[in-house]
Amino acid sequence: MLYSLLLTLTALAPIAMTTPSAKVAPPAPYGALPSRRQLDHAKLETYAFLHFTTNTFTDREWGNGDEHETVFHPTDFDPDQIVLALKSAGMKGAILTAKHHDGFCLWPTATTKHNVSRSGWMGGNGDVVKAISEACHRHGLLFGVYLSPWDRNNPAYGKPEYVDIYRHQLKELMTQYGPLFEIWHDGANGGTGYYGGAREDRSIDRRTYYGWPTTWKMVRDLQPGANVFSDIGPDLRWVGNEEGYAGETSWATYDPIGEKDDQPAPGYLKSNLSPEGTPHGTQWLPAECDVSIRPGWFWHEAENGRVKTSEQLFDLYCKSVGRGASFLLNVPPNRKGQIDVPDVASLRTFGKAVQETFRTNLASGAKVIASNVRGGSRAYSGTQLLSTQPSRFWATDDAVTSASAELDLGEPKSFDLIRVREPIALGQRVESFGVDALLNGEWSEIAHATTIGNCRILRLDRPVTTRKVRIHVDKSPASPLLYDFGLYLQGPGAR
Ligand code: FUL
Repeated sequence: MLYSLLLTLTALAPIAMTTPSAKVAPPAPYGALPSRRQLDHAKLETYAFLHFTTNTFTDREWGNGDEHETVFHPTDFDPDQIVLALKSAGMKGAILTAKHHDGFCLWPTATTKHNVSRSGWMGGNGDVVKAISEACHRHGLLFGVYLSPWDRNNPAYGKPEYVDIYRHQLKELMTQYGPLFEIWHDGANGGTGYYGGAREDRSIDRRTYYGWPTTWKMVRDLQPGANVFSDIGPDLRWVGNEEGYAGETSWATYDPIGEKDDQPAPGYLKSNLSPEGTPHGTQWLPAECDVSIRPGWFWHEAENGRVKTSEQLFDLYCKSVGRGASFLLNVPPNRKGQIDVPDVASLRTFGKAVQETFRTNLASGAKVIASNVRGGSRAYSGTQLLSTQPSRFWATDDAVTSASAELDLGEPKSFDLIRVREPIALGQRVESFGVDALLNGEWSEIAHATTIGNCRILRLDRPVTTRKVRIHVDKSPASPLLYDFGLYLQGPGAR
């Protein structure tokens, strides 16, 4: 009797020892921190690219700039069908190629005649940017634009006047279509083109020509909530590949370096450093992983049989979102102006796979005992590891930078995926951690990784069945902060 009372008291001890939160100072922020707009963006996880222009009709990836406007003629354009297909995959926004390298503008711009109003489509009254932005807003998705700096149609490309034209185009997009969640500047710059008939090779100085700081200042003034993407930010960085995955080690902090160890610029950097970022770097510049659901960025009939499967998309989701980055999946509309049948099917199955997988956290309700709790306070107790709110997390004392927390699930549970997050508003910290399971009375490590950041997903080769699990942080420069720990069993369509 006395023995069992002692056991109960011991089990209760960590809870009994906790004190109300008010007395314990919160952990100080660590290192580079995200802005409000970056924090908002980090919640989106998955969103779409829509590559759609004359290339869709000419079967090309890069138009030369000499395509006649009438080439663009979707036969059954349906912006709702497009946006609903994206929504079925759980996507939170869409970024449309308002202008690709060929220079054809999908909105009736005042800056060039090379635009949709001269295509004859919809009697010259069509505006793809308007239609897609409105469909996004109707169905609860955010809207963003891709505006290619390289313009193979414009006669002024390469001269200072073109930079004014580009800024004017951006201004039209920023003032006529409501709030933009993201503005995408591509790094492909200069080369051969039509250039108003000159048909020549034009190269520019990628470091200086576009005057990016001035353009980005304009974006801040006109669209303060928009995240600006380029190879080097200022809000989101290119991940350094177009395959859709971030580094196994992935820092949201990044200090890009120019090709000659000098000042970097879009299209001018050592991009081999981009997948991992800079450990404890000085700028918060999280990676965005862009990839197409098909081999090409634009729709090609010949690629209808090569659409990525739900399992492939889920794998990329785990290697982008699950490595603290975001997942920008391109889904190109076809010549009808709709998402094609195989793409719709993959998107829907992928969306269900994510939903099913994360529906039930098998760790929820677990009893958690942590090796250290900040100030012994209930506000930072091991139980906060299961919180789903970034404002509530498990934290250790400042002097404790490696720690563990043990979870008793109450009964054996089977899982094959682990997820955990750091509250990034306080910076990214953890450099090494692992998860153990109690198997046949012994602790064995079932997963090990380096960084966590906004979200870390660890997939196991096969399901593990256990009643007790332990997470251990081995290396962190400051007290580790963790929340949203979860154990999941992957649903149909995930693997
Ligand atoms: C690249 C472009 O050249 C491709 O056509 C595509 O738009 C991709 C997202 O970015 O750099």
